[in-house]
Amino acid sequence: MTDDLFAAVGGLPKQKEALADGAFLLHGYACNQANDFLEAVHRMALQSPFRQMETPGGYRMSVAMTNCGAVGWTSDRHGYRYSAIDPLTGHPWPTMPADFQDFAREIAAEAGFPGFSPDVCLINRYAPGTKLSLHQDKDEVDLLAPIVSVSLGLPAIFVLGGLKRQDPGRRLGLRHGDVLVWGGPSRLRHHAVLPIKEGHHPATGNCRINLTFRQARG
Ligand code: MD6
Ligand code: FE
Repeated sequence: MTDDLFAAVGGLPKQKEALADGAFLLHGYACNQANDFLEAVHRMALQSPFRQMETPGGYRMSVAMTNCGAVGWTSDRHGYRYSAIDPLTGHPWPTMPADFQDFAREIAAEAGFPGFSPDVCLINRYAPGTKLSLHQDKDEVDLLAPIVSVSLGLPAIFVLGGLKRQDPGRRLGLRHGDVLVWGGPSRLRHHAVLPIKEGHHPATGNCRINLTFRQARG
């Protein structure tokens, strides 16, 4: 049984699933790195804590967020933006660890996007009952660069929609260690995360952590 065929944790096979033009689900590809990633997240959250951001519409997001990298994604009454300074601390975001960078770069290449160089990793923490409403990721300068998204801990149902908001969505189960990559013609697909079910995962306890790597500044 080689490492390539079977991820160490749980013996789940690594498997690359093509979802659409430019969109792939890489089952189990982050299982081996998961504990290191979670440890780094814990450490970085001491510097830039998780917080529930406010939307331009005046709602508080149920998902708690933080970032690492040269810039971080933030939201408040005035809109969504990338900022080099964490507005909560007044200091730069934690540096993106080299193993985060390397992993995202390798995964993107595996999905047909060589030369990916993320400058931000948005870190989302979902408690049971929390969700992410249907949205597009379009705050980045270069909308050709892909997004690499790593799921850790409790499972989620992810809705992969179309380019138009009203297009029908496809439901995908995302489990610990799964990696979603999308770019090219899929880059502006709408998507959502349905409310997380109550549960316990040995790696995270009662939450789901999602890392999304982006090239925000071109
Ligand atoms: C999540 N992900 O999985 C939220 N966006 O928790 C996203 O919003 C997302 O997974 C763009 C590309 C991939 C993603
Ligand atoms: Fe998104």
